[in-house]
Amino acid sequence: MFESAHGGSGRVTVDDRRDSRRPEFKPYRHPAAGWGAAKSVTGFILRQREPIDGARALLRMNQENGGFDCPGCAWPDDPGGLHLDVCENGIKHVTWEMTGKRVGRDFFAAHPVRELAKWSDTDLEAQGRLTEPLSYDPGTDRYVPISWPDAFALVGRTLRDLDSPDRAAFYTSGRLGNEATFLYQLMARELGTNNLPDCSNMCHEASGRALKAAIGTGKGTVDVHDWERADALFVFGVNAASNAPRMLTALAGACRRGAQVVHVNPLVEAGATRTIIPHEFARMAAFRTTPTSTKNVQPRIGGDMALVRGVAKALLELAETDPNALDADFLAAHTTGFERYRDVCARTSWAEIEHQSGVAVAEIRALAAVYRAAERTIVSWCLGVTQHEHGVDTVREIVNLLLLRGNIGREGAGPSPVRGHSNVQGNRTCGIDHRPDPAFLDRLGAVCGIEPPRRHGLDTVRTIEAMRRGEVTVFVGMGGNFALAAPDTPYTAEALRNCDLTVQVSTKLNRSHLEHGRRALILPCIGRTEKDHQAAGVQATSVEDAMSMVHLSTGMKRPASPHLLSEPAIIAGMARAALPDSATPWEGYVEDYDRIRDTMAQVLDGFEDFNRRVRQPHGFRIHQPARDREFRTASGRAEFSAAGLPDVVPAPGTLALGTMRSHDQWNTTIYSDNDRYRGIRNLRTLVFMNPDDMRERGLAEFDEVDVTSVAKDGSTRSLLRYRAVPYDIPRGCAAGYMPEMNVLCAIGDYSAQSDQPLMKHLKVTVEPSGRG
Ligand SMILES: Nc1nc2c(c(=O)[nH]1)N[C@H]1C(S)=C(S)[C@@H](COP(=O)(O)OP(=O)(O)OC[C@H]3O[C@@H](n4cnc5c(=O)[nH]c(N)nc54)[C@H](O)[C@@H]3O)O[C@H]1N2
Ligand SMILES: Nc1nc2c(c(=O)[nH]1)N[C@H]1C(S)=C(S)[C@@H](COP(=O)(O)OP(=O)(O)OC[C@H]3O[C@@H](n4cnc5c(=O)[nH]c(N)nc54)[C@H](O)[C@@H]3O)O[C@H]1N2
Ligand SMILES: [Mo]
Repeated sequence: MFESAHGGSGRVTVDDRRDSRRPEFKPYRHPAAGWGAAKSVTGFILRQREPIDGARALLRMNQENGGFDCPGCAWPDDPGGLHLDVCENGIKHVTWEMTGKRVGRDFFAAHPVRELAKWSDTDLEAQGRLTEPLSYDPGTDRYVPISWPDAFALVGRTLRDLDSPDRAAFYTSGRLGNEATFLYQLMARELGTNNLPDCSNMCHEASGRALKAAIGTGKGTVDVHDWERADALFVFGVNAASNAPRMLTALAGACRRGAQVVHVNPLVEAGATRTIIPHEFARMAAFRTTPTSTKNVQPRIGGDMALVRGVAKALLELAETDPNALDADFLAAHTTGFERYRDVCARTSWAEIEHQSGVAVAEIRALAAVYRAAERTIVSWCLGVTQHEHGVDTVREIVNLLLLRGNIGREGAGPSPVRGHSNVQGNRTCGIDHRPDPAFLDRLGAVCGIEPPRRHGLDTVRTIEAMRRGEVTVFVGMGGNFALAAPDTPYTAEALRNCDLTVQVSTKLNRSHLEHGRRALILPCIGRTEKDHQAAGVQATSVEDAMSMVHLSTGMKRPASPHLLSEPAIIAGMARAALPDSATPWEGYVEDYDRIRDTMAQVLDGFEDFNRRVRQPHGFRIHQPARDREFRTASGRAEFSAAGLPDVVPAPGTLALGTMRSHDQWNTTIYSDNDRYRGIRNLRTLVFMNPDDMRERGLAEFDEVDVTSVAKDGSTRSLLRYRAVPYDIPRGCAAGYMPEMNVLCAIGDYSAQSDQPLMKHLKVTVEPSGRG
């Protein structure tokens, strides 16, 4: 059994900026955003020692012409022009990148890796921006400077020496711009592997697979105009106030025009009640709030599919007497599998639906009435739906519900997954996929003159397993923080340490640099806010938002150090060293990114005339056949699914635990130990529980508890001395913070449908500490 008190990484220094380290819990009763957010941002910018540049940068973000794309999330920019529609966390994220602090060679000379390994993750990142390439020296256990040519030569030599290209894996975090993404997958495929694990494997893989099967596209079909026209919005498993704050504006707007906004979440999050809209300064000054919901429904963790099935069943019952409850014309003309789905709904009993969803039948019928009354419905979702065993089935059930009333391919209606990283959708569009579409490979091969491999590659979980077994020996991380973001922290660390070479392309020091292979490189890159000078002048890169809009992002700040390279340049450097005889114009691509875009235009669907269209104001929307009711599925129609309901009810004595982000965090980057909207200060090692579940275990607020997960294979993992916090969450459910709780997620606990780790559904016991 693995035991850890700190989620795999110990905290050794105390941040003296905090007045008190005593944990506090005071339920938050204020609206989301507004002055609390403004105050928090000001403090944060000051701490980064970049007040002037920070403020100037914000005015250059998300502009119609020029400026850089906010790296904070993938929510679209306001198409009506700049409304200062930036959010607290976007600001923090940008300022985080623009910090005036630097971590240079003196720092690495002073601190061996075994010492840094004891530092907290917050302290590692707080050292500031990386300034030059570094190579691990086993003799002194330190990172030492290495020249770019020597670093590339080491990567090239190691890759060339492999007996199979499949011994290397190339990870992407969803920050990477489209042009770099295209070069990265081209390098992997020219080398001969589809081993392209990415953060999507832990994020929206389920959404992509479900939508592809149901409607023939891996993406949502709506845009922001549709959000403005919907008269019912259902939002499943999204903490909007923290993770997609610009969505609050859309939700508040919907409430104001009288639309129904239903949040489905085991927790009632701050963004699911009221907000102060950040750019409406007059209202902000007057503390005038706008509601962001008309209804909140709290299913049990994993209960969403049963809930949606219930809404569909209630709607089908209404249809027996109400001829307009269903869109019969749409069903007949555009769908297949309706009868089977109707039968499955009829056969699923109300008792089972109530038991599995944890929501009373009357409440489910009320949701069906909201859905029936709306002419135009959007269903939106994020990780609360995807990171489950049955994530694919749940997304398909959501599509089933939309199909019943023809809510797809028309204004104001459709599925709308909320993506995470700012360019995670663009990464997939531009070829990061371990299971690539054969037609894409055909075009890539023909246009780029390579023979792309056809066998599927490894995803995130399988890469970790293969590294651990010694089958994958080279790991390249293009951004991200693999060591902490991935499940089963100690197992993943061992897997990385088992590699011959690990290469991390990063902006800041993080845990993935310390859990390294026998040889290791840290290759520092310029960030999105910074000017990218190449032979043909300052370059822009393109990104795609969650609603398929592709637009250019141009950095404006001097790079953090003169020794940084852009991500395309780093990829090209590695590629040339690994493929000395390659006919691909790697150097030419880096001189002028227009040349990369010209090649992409020939390979990628919907990117015709890329260079011209991406320079239009707001860029362009990738054509999506499903938006016009052209469904590229096997049958040529939208396909209903008819899966059975999973059993998600926790066994007696156990709880279903979901891991999630705090308000003051960006994935593995922890800004502080506070979670303002959930009322928490100075505490991350906590578990939110239903007060009755606490009482049953004899627990009072902040009592120390040991949290033990039981994996599919029966193995157990524990986090010791966490604190129990009573919370409004259904019985049998618990929640706590990622990435610390990845210690509890066994490597084998991934979904058979999506291969996603079960990060929102760990089976745990919670006991008072010291009892075991
Ligand atoms: N500030 C900030 N913004 C971010 C990020 C960040 O870390 N910080 N991360 C980015 C990324 S990569 C992503 S993918 C997104 C993530 O955005 P979210 O999906 O909002 O991320 P989580 O914090 O994991 O929160 C999941 C939500 O799902 C709920 N939930 C848990 N289990 C269930 C369930 O079974 N059913 C339902 N219906 N809900 C459930 C939780 O209560 C919580 O509200 O945000 C992106 N934006
Ligand atoms: N338990 C649990 N685990 C989870 C999740 C969960 O909900 N629960 N969520 C999962 C999800 S949705 C995701 S998306 C993953 C996220 O996984 P990752 O994307 O791997 O992790 P991040 O924390 O976003 O990566 C942060 C690092 O990216 C680097 N970085 C920042 N900007 C740049 C840049 O411009 N270029 C480059 N090259 N590097 C940069 C910095 O060095 C920083 O330390 O985590 C997953 N892990
Ligand atoms: Mo994500």
